[in-house]
Amino acid sequence: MKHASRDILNPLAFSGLFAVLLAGAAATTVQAKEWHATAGAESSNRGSQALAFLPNELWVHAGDSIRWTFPTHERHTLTFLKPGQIRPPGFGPIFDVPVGCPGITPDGSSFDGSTCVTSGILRLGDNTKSTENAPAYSVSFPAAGNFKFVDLLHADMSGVVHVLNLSETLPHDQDFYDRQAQGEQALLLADASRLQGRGTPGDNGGTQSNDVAVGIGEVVTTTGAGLQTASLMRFVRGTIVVQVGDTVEWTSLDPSINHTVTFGTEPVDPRPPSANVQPTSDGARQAVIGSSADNVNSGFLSPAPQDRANLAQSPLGVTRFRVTFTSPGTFDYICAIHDDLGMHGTVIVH
Ligand SMILES: [Cu+2]
Repeated sequence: MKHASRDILNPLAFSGLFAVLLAGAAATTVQAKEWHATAGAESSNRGSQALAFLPNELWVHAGDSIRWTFPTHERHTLTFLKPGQIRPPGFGPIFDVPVGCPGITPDGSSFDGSTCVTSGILRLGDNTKSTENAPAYSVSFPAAGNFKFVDLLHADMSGVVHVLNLSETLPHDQDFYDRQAQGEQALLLADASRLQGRGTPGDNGGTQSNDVAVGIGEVVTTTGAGLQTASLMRFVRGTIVVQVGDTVEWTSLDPSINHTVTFGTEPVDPRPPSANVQPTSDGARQAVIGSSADNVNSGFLSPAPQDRANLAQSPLGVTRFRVTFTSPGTFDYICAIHDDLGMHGTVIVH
């Protein structure tokens, strides 16, 4: 490259350079900015999950984009439905194949409220420990407006982006959002691990019961920006010892998340109960296990969705599952949804 020092001494060349610098400065103020945010956080053992956009309220300029990183082993989507659009189910007839908008829109899609935008299901690979290669998904916002975003797999995980005109001043910078995300992540993960102390439903007065909690969760409301959820993806009392003839009762204590209790071969679709599972008169489900070769799946244990005015009352949830053990042995089981987060348990029958 030719050395330029002699040209800079030339007054004409100097003023020309100054003009270029000025133009550069002007261009910077209107240049589209890429913001950064995160979808989800987890503890190192994957048991505590922050089912949350971090942060979940951002202010950007028209033309800017936001890049969300997905650093957890739990599945998430980043989805902008059209205002008033019927929310699609997480999965279609084939489990684990997402429905989407319907369909998935490519990384870098733009959203102005007229067409739904959604990532696919993004997560760390089962054997991936580092978040360095976490998948990411970007959305750009060409027009001003206030837009809600959701995770199609988690009912209580949402956020808002406020897209302002260029003439307006943004209230926060990226450093602010980074600090906010870190603070929220720490609180939610601490909440999730603390939920373990909430114990099991029948575990009162210190008397040993045959009760096991199937995950424990807590929905947190954030001002103006929707919901975040702290979930402990564990069976609380993951190992339980009972006698032949005893019945163990599992109860989901998560207000937001589906879990299963699955013995034996994991079914392709864990949503429905297996044929050997019966409904009970009190709205729970039950089964009998006589051999460690038995395949028994509770089906989804799901909380009742929240009711909303002017919509049909939501149905009861099925949150309890009872199994009577008729022979001694060690019976291992999993949550078919969250086994890759380490959600498994054991019943030892004497
Ligand atoms: Cu689960």
